[in-house]
Amino acid sequence: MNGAPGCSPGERGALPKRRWYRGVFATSSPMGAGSSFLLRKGWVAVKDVEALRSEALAGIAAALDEATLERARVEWLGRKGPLMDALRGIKDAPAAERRDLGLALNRLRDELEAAMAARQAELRETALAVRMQAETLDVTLPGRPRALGGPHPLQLAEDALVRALRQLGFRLAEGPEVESEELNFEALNIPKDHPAREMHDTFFVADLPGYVLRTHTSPVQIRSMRAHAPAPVRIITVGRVYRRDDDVTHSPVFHQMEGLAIGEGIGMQHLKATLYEFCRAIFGRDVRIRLRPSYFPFTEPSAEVDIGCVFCGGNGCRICKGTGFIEILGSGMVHPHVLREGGYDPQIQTGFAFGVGVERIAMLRYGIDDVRLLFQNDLRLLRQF
Ligand code: 2NL
Repeated sequence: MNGAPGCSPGERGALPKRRWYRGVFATSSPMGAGSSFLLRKGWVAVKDVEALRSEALAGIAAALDEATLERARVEWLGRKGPLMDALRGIKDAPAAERRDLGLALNRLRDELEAAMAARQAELRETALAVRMQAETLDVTLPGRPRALGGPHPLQLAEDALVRALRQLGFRLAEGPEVESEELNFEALNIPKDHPAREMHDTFFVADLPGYVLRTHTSPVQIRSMRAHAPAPVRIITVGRVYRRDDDVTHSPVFHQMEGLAIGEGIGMQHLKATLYEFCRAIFGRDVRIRLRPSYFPFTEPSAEVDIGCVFCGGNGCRICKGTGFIEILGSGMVHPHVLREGGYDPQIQTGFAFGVGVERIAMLRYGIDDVRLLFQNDLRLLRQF
């Protein structure tokens, strides 16, 4: 490095304060890559403006992001930068050179400012392009598969039961799960001292004396009878019922479906035909049925309905315990007391009723051998439906 450009040897000593700027020439510089130059605070010669220009332009071109460009602006165009220094130094330049130097420096400032603006626009454009590329939403990508649930086996069984009876002209009736003892018991001919009302069978509702969790769906049918009597009814009701049982074969909450038909001239023949068609719909058109005498407080006479074992064809197997028959439902002619409670006159109207355990149907239909499996929500079971 031999002296400073912009400072002719003869005038150097005339300036009291000296400050030198050090820079590094870029590859494109005519001075050669890597060679440093010095600018003296004070003034630069017109011939040195080109060196300053190529340096500054190289600095601007080298900025790869807006932050670096901003630093280049401060470096080259800032108040403490060489250009401002040179502009301030015009007054110290020899009179003959002042005009040309002023023109050259002002032109350089305009050019550098334009180059800055152009580079900034360029950088913004590139940054935007990069972002657009990165943030592209590919609408052709396949969506993420949604884990779809399906109906629970109990729901499937319930649907099959309801469908079968709808086809026979029954309508669905609904009612509350918290029910009065009057509708749950008395109206169904289950008096106060009946074993079914003992503490171990019934859930009572705290702070609501006289109310229980319904132990069967029958109270819904009493409600329907009272709503329609003396008109004939043909209804089914299905839903949760509660009993204080909890062991291998009993769950404290289970599901029941009941049917009820009341009208003039309804007899045991209608009960048998209805239940036969019902069993054919559920277990197949070749199913055989058998009625056995039984007892329920709300029916008289009462009958339990068995089907010929659909697993062994009646020869006897593990599922029918060698009997060739499987118990499916309980039924009977509606007890006169219950008819009266529902608003009918037993001398004029008669009816039949039946009840089915939904869990039992689900277990038979799907070959499930433990009732608790239906309440454990184990996906290994549920995924099979
Ligand atoms: C069973 C037996 C049965 C009924 C339910 C009923 C309802 C009214 C009047 C008369 Cl409102 N009876 N329901 C009748 C006989 C049997 O259920 O084993 N259920 C799982």
